[in-house]
Amino acid sequence: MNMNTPSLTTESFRDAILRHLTYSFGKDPAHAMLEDWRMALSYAVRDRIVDSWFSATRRSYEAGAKRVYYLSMEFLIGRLLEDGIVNLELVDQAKGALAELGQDYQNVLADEPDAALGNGGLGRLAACFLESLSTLGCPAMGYGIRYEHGLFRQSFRDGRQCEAPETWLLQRHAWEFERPEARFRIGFGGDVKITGERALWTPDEMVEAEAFDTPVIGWKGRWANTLRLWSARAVDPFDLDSFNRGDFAAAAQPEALARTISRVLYPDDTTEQGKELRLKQEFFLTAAALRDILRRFDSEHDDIRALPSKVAIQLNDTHPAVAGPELVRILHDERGLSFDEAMTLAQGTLSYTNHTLLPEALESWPEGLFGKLLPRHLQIVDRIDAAHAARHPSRTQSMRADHEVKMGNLSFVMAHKVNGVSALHTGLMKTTVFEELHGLHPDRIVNQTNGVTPRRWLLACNPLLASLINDTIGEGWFDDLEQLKRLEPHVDDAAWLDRYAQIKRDNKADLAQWMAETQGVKADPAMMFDIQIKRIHEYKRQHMNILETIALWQAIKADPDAHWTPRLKLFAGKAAPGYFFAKDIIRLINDAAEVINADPVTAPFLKVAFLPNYNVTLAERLIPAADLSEQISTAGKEASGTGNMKFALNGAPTVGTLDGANVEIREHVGAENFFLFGMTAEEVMERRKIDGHAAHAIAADPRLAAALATLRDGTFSPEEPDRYAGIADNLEGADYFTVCSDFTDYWRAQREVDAAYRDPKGWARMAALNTARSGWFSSDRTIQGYMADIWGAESLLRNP
Ligand code: 26V
Repeated sequence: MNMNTPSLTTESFRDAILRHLTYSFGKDPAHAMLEDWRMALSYAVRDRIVDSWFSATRRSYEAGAKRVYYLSMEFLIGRLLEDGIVNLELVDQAKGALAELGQDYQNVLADEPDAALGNGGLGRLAACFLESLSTLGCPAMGYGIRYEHGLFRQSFRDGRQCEAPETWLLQRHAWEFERPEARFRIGFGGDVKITGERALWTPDEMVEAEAFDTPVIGWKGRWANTLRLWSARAVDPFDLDSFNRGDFAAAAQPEALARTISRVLYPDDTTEQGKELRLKQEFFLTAAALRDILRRFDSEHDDIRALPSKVAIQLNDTHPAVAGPELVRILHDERGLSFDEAMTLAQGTLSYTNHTLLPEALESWPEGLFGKLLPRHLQIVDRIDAAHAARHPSRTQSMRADHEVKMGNLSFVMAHKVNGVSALHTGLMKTTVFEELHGLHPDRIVNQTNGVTPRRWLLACNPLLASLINDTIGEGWFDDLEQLKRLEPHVDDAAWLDRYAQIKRDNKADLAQWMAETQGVKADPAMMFDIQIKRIHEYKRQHMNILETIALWQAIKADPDAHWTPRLKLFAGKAAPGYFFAKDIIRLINDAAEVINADPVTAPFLKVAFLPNYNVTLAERLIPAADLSEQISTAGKEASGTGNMKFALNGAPTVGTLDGANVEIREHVGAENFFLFGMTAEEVMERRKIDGHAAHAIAADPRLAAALATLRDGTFSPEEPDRYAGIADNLEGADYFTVCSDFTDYWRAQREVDAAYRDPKGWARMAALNTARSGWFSSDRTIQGYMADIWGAESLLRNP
């Protein structure tokens, strides 16, 4: 609790809610709607947050400390009300106050829109990082875009994914403060006049970036940082000449055009498409953030050469990579530093995180497009590239090849540190995409294995487990997650283990009830809850999971009296709207679920469901109820994964490959508490070279052959038998993601899971050890790593 803020009683909290209901929202309690109650509660919580926020801001200025700026096109923050209540330790007061007011706590929380300003892992990681930065008292700010529409809403029609716009701003929420005074003009296009050493860029299109600030509260409200999101608007919102001519549509055009920049989040995180609007978004975010950062720097310091010692700017993937040339442009063209000095200062300030090695997701911009929108920046990129080439004459990896700008190479050269997000991924960066640059700059690449915030992903989402942990080891784990280790001795205490297992059963019963009431899915909590939730992508291999499900269905049908372990296979996740193969996988899972769930012979043992509209809120509901975590990507393809950590922490052992952070999870929880299968990254690369590797695997495994046959004979699509021929062709042909080659071992691992699950005590012990040994995967640990190895930043809390 903030030292200046008296602690709250239920009564004073109730009064605060009533005061806001009356005076902030003008509602009489007798006529208040759910949203009014939610807003009044939010404002009561927000008052506390603002107190911490101001004191943190004051302390940052007073200390003159180095600040961290996290630039990201995505912040997948989800709901914030419960997060605020939990971090301020106001759960009991909030529940009590609402009860006195005749309102149900959960009901009020559930009314909040889920802010889905991100696609998946990269955006959720940014949100966890902000929370940890505040928990650790590191002076920091997140910069992003205030998209009017976040990630689309997903529904199914005849099993097929349908997309509808997400309109989170239609409902009110309490968390952002509009900052009309923080506005910058951002230019595009135009031309460049060179005069001697300098250049003058005169853009021919201008939009205004306006800031909206959201305070991000850390554990116990000891510190709060800011998430600043930029919204685009027209410099001259209204064209009066057109209006006077009677052309009202044309009069409103400038505003409509400018606003498109922050209108919608790009929903495709799988293939880079080189769209002009996307590049505009990237420059819009980056330029506005840099102007804001330099304005703040100038207000505190008078020598720009101090920039790297006072400012650390982290680029979340290459999306804000234009920060390199833009910072050089400002320092050189506008502030008169030499080009070399501008380069050196920029490099000392910037660092870059890589989140994917998939070639199709690596950003590169056609030089025509880049030069049209950012003519001066293209010249600067060329000069950066030439300078780097001159210093390293043997170099072949340019940031300017194939008439494109290669954003990965640009980011690498402009950063003093480049990091991967798991040990395996960082190693692969050194031997694949950045091999040559790593050779030239051997100290630049470092690893920072991802983490997740335990406040949201255990304390808030799994209150039953949190309270067992508190009873057992006290509350120190909230901001020192490694203390979970102290649970270890208790896993051999039968009574304690019973309580642990009972909590999982309770969470499963809750989920089952919710699914029955709201999703029309009836599930027996006695079944094993086997869950795969993440974006739909071939490399994540949801199709391997459904093939194994089909094979299991066939095996049960063939021998219904054998000793089967009942399973519920749950899926959730969105496919990029233009990724047709991924959409076919969704449809296949839905079609297969319909047939399998209708089979009375297998019904006691197998049930399949695909829950629509996966988002942060749904994840918070599913993860505490999971028995088994599916982390089955083709080795070498998943940079880290963070869902894998959330499952382990909440007591769901993993069935998984040696990919991303799975490797480190297995090391921490112990090989005997992890169901490993599949080829290693090296083996995958070797296997791909073997002609007909998929055919060999199919020939060797009749189960796989029989499951694949159902994709061709219309078992799941009798009205259109060749609906899944495309998937079958892919798997039987090139099978780039080695589904067939890994299938047999996946089946074996799953039967091992079945056997282990039949021993409830053994299973509970394994689950509990997963919880006890997952403490290292806290994003607090990750952020401490960035602070020490990359940013040189320090905490301003005495006892963080
Ligand atoms: C890529 C692209 C490509 C260009 C168009 C728009 C767009 C938007 C997002 C992305 C992000 C792809 C990278 C990503 O999300 N990587 C994930 O990062 C997680 C956090 O580090 C990590 O756990 C996942 O393994 C990794 O897939």
